[in-house]
Amino acid sequence: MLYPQQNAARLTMRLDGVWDFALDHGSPEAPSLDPARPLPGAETVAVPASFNDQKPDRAWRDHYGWVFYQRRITLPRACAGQRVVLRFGAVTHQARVWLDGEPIAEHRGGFLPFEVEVTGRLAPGASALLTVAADNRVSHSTLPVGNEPGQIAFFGSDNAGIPSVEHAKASARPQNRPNFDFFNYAGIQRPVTLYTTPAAYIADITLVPHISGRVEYRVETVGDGAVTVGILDPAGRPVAKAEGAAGSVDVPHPQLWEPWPGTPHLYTARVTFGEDCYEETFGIREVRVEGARLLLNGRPLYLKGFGKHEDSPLHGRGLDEAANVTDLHFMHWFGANALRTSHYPYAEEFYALCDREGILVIDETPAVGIGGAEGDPYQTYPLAGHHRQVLADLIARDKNHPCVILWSLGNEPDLEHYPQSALDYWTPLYRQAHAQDPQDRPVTLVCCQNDYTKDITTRTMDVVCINRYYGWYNLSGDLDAACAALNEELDFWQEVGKPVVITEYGADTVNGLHDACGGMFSEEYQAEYYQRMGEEFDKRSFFVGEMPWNFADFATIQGPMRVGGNRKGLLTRDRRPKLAAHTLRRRWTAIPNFDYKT
Ligand code: GCB
Repeated sequence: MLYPQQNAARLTMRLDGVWDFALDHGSPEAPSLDPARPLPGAETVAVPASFNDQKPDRAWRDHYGWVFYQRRITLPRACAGQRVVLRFGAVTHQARVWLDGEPIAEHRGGFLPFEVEVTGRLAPGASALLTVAADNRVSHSTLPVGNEPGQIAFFGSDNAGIPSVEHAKASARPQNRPNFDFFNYAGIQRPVTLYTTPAAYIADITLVPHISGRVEYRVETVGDGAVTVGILDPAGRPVAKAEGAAGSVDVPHPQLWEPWPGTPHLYTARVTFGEDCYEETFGIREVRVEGARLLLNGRPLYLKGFGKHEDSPLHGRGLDEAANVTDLHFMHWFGANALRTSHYPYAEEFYALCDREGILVIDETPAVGIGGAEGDPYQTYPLAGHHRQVLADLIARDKNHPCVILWSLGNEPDLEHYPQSALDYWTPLYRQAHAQDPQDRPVTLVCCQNDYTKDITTRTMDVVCINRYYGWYNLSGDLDAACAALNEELDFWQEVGKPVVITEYGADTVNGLHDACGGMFSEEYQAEYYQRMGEEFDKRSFFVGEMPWNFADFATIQGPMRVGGNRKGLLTRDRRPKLAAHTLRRRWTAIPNFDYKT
C-alpha cells in the first residue's frame, strides 16, 4: 500500500488539526450518536493523537466503547477530474466513517492504514461533514487481546475467591481489561489525509533489491497507460531505467544500505504511468539466516537496540514526529542499531525515518496477549482470520522498507500449555509471511519466559527471540542466580542451532532512586543488571542481539505492579537517561555492527 505522496501528479491534504469530539454513551454494540448531525455538546480534540490524555478527566481516560470525531472537509475545485481518496493512518481499534451521514468505510484493527475512494461523493468545490467513530474495546477476539468482564487485567491482582471481591468484580462498570502491559490508548492516532491521483493511477509498487545491484520490480496499475521505472542513486542521479509493469533493472556499483554508524544509502524508484507518477525510496541490502548467524549483506550482524513503544506525554500513542526524531537521535547516542516495534505496527512515518537513519527494525503484528484465560486460546477464540489479515496488511504496507529485516508474528502468546495447538496456529502464519513477503525476510515469534522445553513453536522460527526476566520477575535481586539460570537456558538454545536474540530483559527503575547496595528499583540495580547480562551474552557465539526492555518509561494500565507506568526504561518518559543508559552506551559504542561473534 502506497503512502500518500505530494508530487507533480498528486495532491495531498492533511486533515489534521483540532476536530469536534464526543464520547458515546450508548451501548458498545449500538452507539447512540448520529453521524449525520453535528455532535451534541462537542468538545475539542487534537488529531492525530490518542484522545485519552487530552483532558484531565477520568471519563476520557477510562472510556469504554465508541468515541466520535467530526469536522467539515472541502475538496478544492482544482481537484476536478482527479480521483480522490480519504486515508487514515490508524484508527484504534475499530473504525466507522461517514460522509454527510452516509457510511463510507469500516475497518478493524488499530495500527494499520485504510482508505476509501470518495471521487463523486465529494464534489470539487463542495464541502461535507466527515464523522469518524472509534471503538477502543479489546477482548479475547481482538488483536491486541483483552480480558472479558469478570477476568482481571494484565498484572492485576484479583484475590480470587473472596466473596466481596468477586461480587464487586461482577458488578463493576464495563471497562477494558487489556491482556497487555501498555495503556490502551485509542482514537484517531495517525494522520488523516485526503489525496488525489489521476483517474488512471499507480496502485502499488514492489521492489526486491539484490546486493548484485539487480532490482526486481512490479508496478500495479488501474486504467490504461504504460509504465516506466527510473532509478536514482543516493545523490539523485539517474542510474538505470526500464519499461513495463514488471521486470528488473541493474544498478551499477550499488552502494549498500547499512545500519548506523554505517551509511544507509537510499535509492529512489521513480515510476510513471500515464499522467501519474510516484517515487518510492529503497535500500539495496539482503538479509538472511545461515546456521546460527543473522547475515546482512552477507556479513554476520549483531543487533543492539530496544523494545519500544509509541508513547509520549500528551500525544499518548498518537504520531509524535518530534518524539520519533528525538528517539532515533537517542538511538545513535546509545550506539544502538536496531529496535522492535513492540507490540504493534508503528506509524509509517517512523519506518521512513528508520530507513534514513539506518536503524534495523523487527516489525511486529499487534498479536500481543494471546492466552491467559481459561482453556486453549487457539481453539476458543476466533483470532486466526483477523491475524492473517493484519499480517498480510503489515507486509503489504512495509515490504519495501530496507530498515525492516525481520517479521515478528506476535509477542508472548501462550506456547506452553497447549503446545501442539500453538504450533498448529503459528505455523501457517509463519508460512504466510514467507509466501507474501516479496523479499522473503526471516520470520520470528517473540516468546515469553516459560518452560522452554515444552514450547515446540519458538524453535521452528528462523530467529529465536526470547523475552527473559531472570533477576527481575524471578530470582529477584539475585544477579548471580539470574546469570546461572540464563546460562542453563542458553545451553538449551545452543543445541537448537539457530540465531538467538534476547528481545526483552530489564528491571523497573525509579529515576533518582539510589542504593549503595544496589537493591531492586534503584538506578544501581539496573546498571549492574545490564553489565552482568552483557557479560553472559558475550560468551555465546549464536547469541546475535540484545534488546533491553524498554527504550523509555511508558504508560500502562493501573495495577499493583506499576508505579505511574512501566519504569523499565533506560530513559524516563520525558527522555532523560538513567544511570544504566550510560552503561549500555559504553558497551554498545564498542560493539561493531558486523563480525562481533565470529
Ligand atoms: C513482557 C512484555 C512487555 C512488558 C514487560 C514487563 O514480557 O512483553 O509488554 O511490558 O514484559 O515489563 O513486564
